[in-house]
Amino acid sequence: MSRLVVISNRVPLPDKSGAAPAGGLAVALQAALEERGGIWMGWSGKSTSGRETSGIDIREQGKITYALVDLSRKDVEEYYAGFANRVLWPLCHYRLDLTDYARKDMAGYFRVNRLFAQQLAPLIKPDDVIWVHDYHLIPLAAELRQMGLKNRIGFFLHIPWPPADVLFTLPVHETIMRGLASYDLVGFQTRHDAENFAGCLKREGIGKELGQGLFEAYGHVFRADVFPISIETAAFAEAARTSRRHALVGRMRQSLAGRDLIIGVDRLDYSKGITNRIEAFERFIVNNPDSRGRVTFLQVTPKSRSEVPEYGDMQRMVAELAGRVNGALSTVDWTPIRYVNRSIGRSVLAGLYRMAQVGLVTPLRDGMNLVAKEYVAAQDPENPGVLILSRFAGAARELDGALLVNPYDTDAVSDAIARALSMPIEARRERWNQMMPHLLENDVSHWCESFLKALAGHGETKGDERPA
Ligand code: GDG
Repeated sequence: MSRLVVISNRVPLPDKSGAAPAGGLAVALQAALEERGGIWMGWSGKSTSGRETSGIDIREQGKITYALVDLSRKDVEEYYAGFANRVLWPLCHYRLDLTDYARKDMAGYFRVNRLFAQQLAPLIKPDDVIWVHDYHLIPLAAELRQMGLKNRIGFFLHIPWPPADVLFTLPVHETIMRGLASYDLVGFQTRHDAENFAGCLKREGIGKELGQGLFEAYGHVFRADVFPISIETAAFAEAARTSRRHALVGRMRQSLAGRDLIIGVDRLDYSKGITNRIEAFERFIVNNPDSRGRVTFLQVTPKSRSEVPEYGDMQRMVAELAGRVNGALSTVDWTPIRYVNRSIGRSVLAGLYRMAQVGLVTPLRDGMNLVAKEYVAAQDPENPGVLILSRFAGAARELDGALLVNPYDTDAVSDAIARALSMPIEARRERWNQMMPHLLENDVSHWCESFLKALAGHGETKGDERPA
């Protein structure tokens, strides 16, 4: 079996005991790396004070080599906070109003990708299989090819891919498309994203579809296909089942005093629709006076990307809105919204999902959304809660037992909350049973194996989504 080389913006380092950090992706990729031996390379997260980038820090742990690259402050500003998170992220989430096409950031993005290629190339053996992750590193394969590497190189995009009319606003869209065409396999979360990509290739005659998922562009034949990411379903369900032993989970239950719980969990990001969701919850309380004093909405939102200005604005907006709604609706013995603006431990989170009658997952646009899958996995099979899910999350293509909503439609989300809270137990069980077996079968290990099999050239050309 060939060695595996994974490259992502950040590297989730194991702790001293060698255990992978919490989170399905890290666990699945680390298991694949343990099995085959290999390298995980990425930015160390540190920025050096000078303008010059410093070297690479190599750490061996078992069969895995971690290669950590330091970046200069200028690199971080232009590549990470600039082009990746103020151009590609908003663009891929259909937010042209938030994209900021600064030429120096674009140059920084390509420069850092070249630097990664230069640091990586000497570590690569001829039959290594290389797997590049996400929008930070699209040009990496083209750089490696220019240096003469002939290895199989795959790319997986964790976020949505936009339609041609959106992509073509990007001044360097040709270079980005050429970058993707340099891989042997390009993986998307949903069929919809893969179709948008095919549309971008065809629109200006950049490339053509050869059938069976194969494309030709810039003189290179490659495959583009669908690999919906998932979670460690069985392990997460077990963590939720045994979560009672956490004192915090017990205290939370006690503090609810019999009220229903609605839960939302998202990194603080404008793509997640947090303000729309708070407004929909407010509408629900106003439209359903009986619910006053009887429902609590817990929104868990760790801070994220604070160095990017739009995220600072978002931080203020969410805090102000939650404060305004609480001020308007609270009574002396009831606070409708509990807003937690920091991270909660993973096993406590599993317990909170299980306690909640409703999982409210309403992003305005999302590649997949793992919170939706975690909420389903955490439920008590005898008395499961109801998932309310945005139709614009990739997960909506698979989770057909959810109440699907348009997150921009405040009244519709408010109605869905009312419907979820009054849903009879038989209907809740039926909906949950529609989703859980699919999640157990299509977990994150399955995702990892299918991608690697396809990259080795043995996979079948088909999306794993369920038929509509
Ligand atoms: C990108 C794409 C795609 C959140 N708060 C806490 C916490 N979390 C965990 C959740 C979940 C993860 O973070 C978030 O995953 P998502 O999938 O929802 O979103 P992104 O971070 O935007 O991820 C997305 C994903 O990549 C994978 O391909 O699904 O579409 O945008 O696991 O549980 N975890 C803990 N405490 C928190 O407070 N422990």
